[in-house]
Amino acid sequence: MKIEDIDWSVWKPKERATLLFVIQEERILLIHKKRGLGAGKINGPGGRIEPGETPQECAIREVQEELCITPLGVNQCGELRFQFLDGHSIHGYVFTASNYEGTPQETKEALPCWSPIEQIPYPQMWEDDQYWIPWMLKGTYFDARFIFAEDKMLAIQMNLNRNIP
Ligand code: 8DG
Repeated sequence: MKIEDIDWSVWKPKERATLLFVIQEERILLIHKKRGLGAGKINGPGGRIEPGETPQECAIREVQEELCITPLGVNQCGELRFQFLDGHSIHGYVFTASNYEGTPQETKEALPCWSPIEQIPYPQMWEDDQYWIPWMLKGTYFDARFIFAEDKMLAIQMNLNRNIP
């Protein structure tokens, strides 16, 4: 399967999911993911979009469930499309938040951990994250497409807009 052979305009994801990153001055709020897809990795909080929910509603709910905080100043900053060789596919919606209410707490799903923005632990994260997180930090809207075999990234295509719409 070649990435340029996929017609992304008609591509239909099997699953839709969100990610949300609270970013404040020099720090970013990450989690050690304890269960589900990507367990053991460091990521942003997030999860699957439920029927009837908008991506932003899902992103906020997942942060509340996983970290017991409510994100504030939420903005969509990009999109991720994953095609897996086994036929699975995920459309991811990525959000940032500038603030939050409450205190991040450990839950069954996640252990919160602040990282300095200059020291994001990419080796412990999904392989694709190093390619789009820098654009998120710059405020450039990204529309990224990937082919994965399990958790190995095989191909990447990045589309960038200068400003977040
Ligand atoms: P839930 O809906 O039951 O709360 O959660 P779940 O069943 O555990 O769903 P999930 O596994 O948390 O959903 C997958 C999460 O992983 C979702 O937030 C999107 C995220 N994710 C991928 N691929 C990648 C990736 O390549 N990079 C990053 N940073 N996150 C990814 O599915």
